[in-house]
Amino acid sequence: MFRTVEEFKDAYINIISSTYAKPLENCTEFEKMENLAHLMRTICSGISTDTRQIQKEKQMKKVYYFSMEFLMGRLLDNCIINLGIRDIVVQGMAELGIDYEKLCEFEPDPALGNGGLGRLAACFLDSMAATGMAGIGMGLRYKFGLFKQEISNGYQIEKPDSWLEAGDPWEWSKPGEAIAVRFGGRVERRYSNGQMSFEHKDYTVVNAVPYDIPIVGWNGDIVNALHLWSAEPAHASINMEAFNKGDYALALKERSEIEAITCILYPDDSNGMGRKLRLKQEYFLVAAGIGHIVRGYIRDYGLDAWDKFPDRVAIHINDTHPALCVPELLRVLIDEQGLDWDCAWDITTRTISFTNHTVLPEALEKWFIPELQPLLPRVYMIIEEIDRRFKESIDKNANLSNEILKKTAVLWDTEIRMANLSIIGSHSVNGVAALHTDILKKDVVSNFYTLFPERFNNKTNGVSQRRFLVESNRPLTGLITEAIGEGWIEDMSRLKSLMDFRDDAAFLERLAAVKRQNKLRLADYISRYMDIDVDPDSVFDIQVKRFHAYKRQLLNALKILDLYNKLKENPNLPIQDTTFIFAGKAAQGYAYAKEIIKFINSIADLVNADPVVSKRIKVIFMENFRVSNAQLIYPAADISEQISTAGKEASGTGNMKFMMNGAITLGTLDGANIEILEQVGAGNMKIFGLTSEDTHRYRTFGGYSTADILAGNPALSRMMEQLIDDTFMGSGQNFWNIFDALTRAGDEYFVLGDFDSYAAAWQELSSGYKNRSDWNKMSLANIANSGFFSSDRTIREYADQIWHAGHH
Ligand code: NBG
Repeated sequence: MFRTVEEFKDAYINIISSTYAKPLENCTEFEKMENLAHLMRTICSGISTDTRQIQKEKQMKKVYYFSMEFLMGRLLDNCIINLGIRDIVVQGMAELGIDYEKLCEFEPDPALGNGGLGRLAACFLDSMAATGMAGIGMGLRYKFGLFKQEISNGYQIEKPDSWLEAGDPWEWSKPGEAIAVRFGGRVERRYSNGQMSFEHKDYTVVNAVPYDIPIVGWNGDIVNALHLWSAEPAHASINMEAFNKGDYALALKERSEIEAITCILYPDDSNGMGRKLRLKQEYFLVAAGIGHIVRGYIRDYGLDAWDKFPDRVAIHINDTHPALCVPELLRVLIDEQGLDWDCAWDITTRTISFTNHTVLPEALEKWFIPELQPLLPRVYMIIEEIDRRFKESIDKNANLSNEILKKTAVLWDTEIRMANLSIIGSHSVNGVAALHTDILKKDVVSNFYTLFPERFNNKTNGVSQRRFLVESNRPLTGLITEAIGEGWIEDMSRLKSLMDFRDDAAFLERLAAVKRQNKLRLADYISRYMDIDVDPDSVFDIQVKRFHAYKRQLLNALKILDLYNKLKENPNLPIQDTTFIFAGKAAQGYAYAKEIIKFINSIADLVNADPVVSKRIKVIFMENFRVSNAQLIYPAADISEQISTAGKEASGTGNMKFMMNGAITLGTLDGANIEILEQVGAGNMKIFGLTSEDTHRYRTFGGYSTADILAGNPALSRMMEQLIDDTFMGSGQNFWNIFDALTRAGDEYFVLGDFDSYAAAWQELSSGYKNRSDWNKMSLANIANSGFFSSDRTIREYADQIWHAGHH
């Protein structure tokens, strides 16, 4: 690696001329960025070779993190920061006449994930590298990531995200390491020497080709990998006869069917889905990943060391999407390595662990037997056997009723339940925040908790401070480092010593100046892309996340409509001037969530066009929420809206990103908000609304009446009217579906029930902004107490308590 600016410039120029055969000044901006990425990739490769050697010498346990989503975001700045050479690079580029930060914006932002689950996987890879673990990601190389969201006339429009169009400068393609994945066909049973064996015949082979992305640890001391698998034809699959006749569609049919497997990321977030291609994707990831692991294991340890497999390898399944790891590992051990069932079962369950990320029943994956069986005939036989043995073990226990069997079986009626398969086939099951794990134990999978209490544990989520603080908020990083030294980046618990500055007026002023700088940066972005001016001295009140009814963007929207109504009557209403910012995508097929997006944009039209009201409040919907604009948004927030219906948000991770950047949380007692409260204290955050016990009680025993709530509440009743009268017709439609959901269909997410307490909490919190020195103290307390939410802490807990893997 280079130690000086001169060395860096030489390396950069060398690689330019050898790759592009033209001088720097003739390169496009994209090529200049690509070149810098190639240079970094070369450095990473060197470190990666050393890393593997060291990990081998130390016989470190390898942890494979299987996830259908990795929402990595841009890698260039992140890589350069982690390598510890940012100053050199910025300076060198400046001397070459290139603005480094502008150049970074030419990098595509790969959106190979939907939301929290995928971004968590990306933070975990970062933390595994930073804590010195041998942690490897297994994912899919989708040609098209999550759709690009455009807002047209207030409506969400989905456009394809062809992020690979100009090539991905980070990936190393490894066709020589491809794995053959089999679909379809039939299974023949054979008896020989009193042993039954199975042969899979007449299947179709799809080649899984790995593309490796480097994952750089802090200070560049280690580089791990993310393997993204791509589906490619196993042979020259062109029908020449059809081609010669000019029928190109037919000629390429087989090829396109194969390529379809990794063509597109399913754009669903916590919603049910049941599509055959998705099942193919899931098995493709699992078979490629397990094939790769087993091949590497045999290379390192030979063919007779299976009993040690669980000591050397951990396989983690991120939600149920890779649950087929259970039958696939069994299949490989039994059919290919000749182990007996009991031995293979013992190895499999000791190797695999599982995280659940949601309590929403519609998101608990199920496949129909007629869907899965023909596609994966041998895997299905193994699932049947798992189910048979499990049922048998339950039957032995006379105290357990049929009811329990019905809830815990893998196969029931025509269904295959992936959560049950994951729990039965693994040694550890965890939720992602304390409350969520509790709800799993007491409610969602309580029967399993009774059967296997020792398997259940909690691992509260975390986020990478290197991405969401060091990279996203350089001014704050500088201020913290100046105050307490650099050690906090590796050990976030040290942030606590920032509390020493609680009464240091000059420090608090500087903290406020940092926030203002970040608000100006966001205001500038909004003015550039949306042509709306926002006041950086107003409170920035922000809700950014996927759109879902339970996340209750609607509650926030109604609060703003209520403010609009009140400001129309009294423009001098004693509230703090506020800019309300939203961003987030709704799943393509989720009509209700899309209607809420339209509703927010319609309120924005009303508010922003009103000459009087718009002087006090503004509403901004930023389109196409993704990692890169998120990095501008979190640092600029004063208030972080975390207002899900209690009991529904498994954890949330945006809440942590906001907190680290000094925003004050306005939230319900849900997910990790509860632990934020524990860390920061009630004086530094604002809690409102029904608790998860309350909502559970209403759901179980009834007693929640929207008619009663509306009867005593003229402000709310008026807004219900406005949903369906002509208030919003200027923007093109009114909102009957929302009206119905709230007033006639029982208000499933308790929007009306929480409204008054929410509006009052907002009023109380935001009016605190008047006293800036107290506000700055609250902000400081949030930063200082956010150390617990580093994904380094989370990953160390996984390593110690689940994977039993080494780290520092
Ligand atoms: C999401 C939850 C979030 C949680 C992330 C990461 C799914 C299925 N679940 O609350 O909704 O923070 O997972 O754990 O996407």
